[in-house]
Amino acid sequence: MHIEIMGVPIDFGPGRRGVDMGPSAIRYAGLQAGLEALGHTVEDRGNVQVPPSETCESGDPRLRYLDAIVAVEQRTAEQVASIVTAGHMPVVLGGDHSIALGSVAGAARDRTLGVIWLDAHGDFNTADTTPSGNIHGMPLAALCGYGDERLVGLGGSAGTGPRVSPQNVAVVGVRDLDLEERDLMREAGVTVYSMEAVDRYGIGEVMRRAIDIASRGTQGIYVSLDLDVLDPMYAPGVGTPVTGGLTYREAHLAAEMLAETGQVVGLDLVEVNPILDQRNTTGALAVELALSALGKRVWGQT
Ligand SMILES: [Mn+2]
Repeated sequence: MHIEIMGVPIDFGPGRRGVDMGPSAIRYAGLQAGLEALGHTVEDRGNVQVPPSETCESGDPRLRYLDAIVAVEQRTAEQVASIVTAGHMPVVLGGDHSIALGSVAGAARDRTLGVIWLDAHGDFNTADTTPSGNIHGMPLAALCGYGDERLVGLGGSAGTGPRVSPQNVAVVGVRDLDLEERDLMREAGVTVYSMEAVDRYGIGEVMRRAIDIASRGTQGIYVSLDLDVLDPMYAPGVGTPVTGGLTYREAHLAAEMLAETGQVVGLDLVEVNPILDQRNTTGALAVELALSALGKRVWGQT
């Protein structure tokens, strides 16, 4: 595979600064060398230009830093679209989860994609439901066509409606939803596999179902991995940790099953926060999971 790494060091959520250093932490943990060792051809495009949040106006309190985020994500979408059009695979390093506004929209510009969103949260708020005004809590809603038109319309061809169909979206590992956010997810028709579902059916069965949803009638699967889907025991360095998440092995099995599909067209690794991390544990884990999702095996299925 020909893989192109790019960083989006965006960090516009107050009170949780540090995820702008995520791309450095993940690169430092050996992403490119690890992927090359699997036999992939790997290029690193460097980082998308992101202004420091201190230099930007936060603006509307229900859509904080909207102007700055739209500008960054439009650039992200252009780059990801060109990578996918070249037949290459983007691996996009966050930054907070708002990067998916650009990455998924860019990848889905000229094709129908399913999305598997691995996350402790739903990221399905809008300006009307958000308790915080943080846009990193809104990207999946916007990709599904809900929310401010500047976010909904980001990164795609003009006037083409939602970037992804909610019927092809599966959210896995959720354990913290706002009430109105949950209502909107139900209304939209995205499928949610909470941690209760993982406990009840096992991660193998949950991923089998999620892959089925994301691949049905689509031309590929975009995987957006928020490291907070893991339990903070394994991933302490994330923007918004929530106890009760995936174990190390569950996360690897999820990644391995995605690789087996042969349908993954792009991968986000988001919300690594080196300030809160312990000796880059979470940056290294992001690399390990990326390698599993892109073909690394000790032995393979028997
Ligand atoms: Mn997220």
